[in-house]
Amino acid sequence: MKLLLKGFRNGLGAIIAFISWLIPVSKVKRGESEQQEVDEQTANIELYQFFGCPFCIKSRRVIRRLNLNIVTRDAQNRQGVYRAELLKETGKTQVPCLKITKGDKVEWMLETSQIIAYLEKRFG
Ligand SMILES: N[C@@H](CCC(=O)N[C@@H](CS)C(=O)NCC(=O)O)C(=O)O
Repeated sequence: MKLLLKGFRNGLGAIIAFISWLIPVSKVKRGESEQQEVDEQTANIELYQFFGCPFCIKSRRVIRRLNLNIVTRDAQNRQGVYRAELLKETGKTQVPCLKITKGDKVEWMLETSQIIAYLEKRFG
């Protein structure tokens, strides 16, 4: 039963992800040097996520619209290093979670609304 529910949830998530991929986004356009500057800043940001999680899909759409090259990390794989890291650093396996590295300091940001507000404010 648990396995069936998990399969249903994953299947539904994949459908939502596919529909989201089909719906076009109007991307922010930047000049070459401005985009390069933004790319340098986003090189220190990672999104810990599940592929089919609706909150993650929403966050990824914003990342796409803002034209940000943010690396995604799969935190769904139970044996994976990113899930273990997320749990160790935040005490939860909740996604989406933004990892922002500033020198030797690392900030972990949970909650979709907070993540979106942060990205909009910094890169919108
Ligand atoms: N309030 C959170 C909810 C996020 C949420 O429920 N994420 C689910 C996946 S869709 C999750 O992390 N589940 C795994 C867990 O909580 O360990 C947000 O808005 O980001």
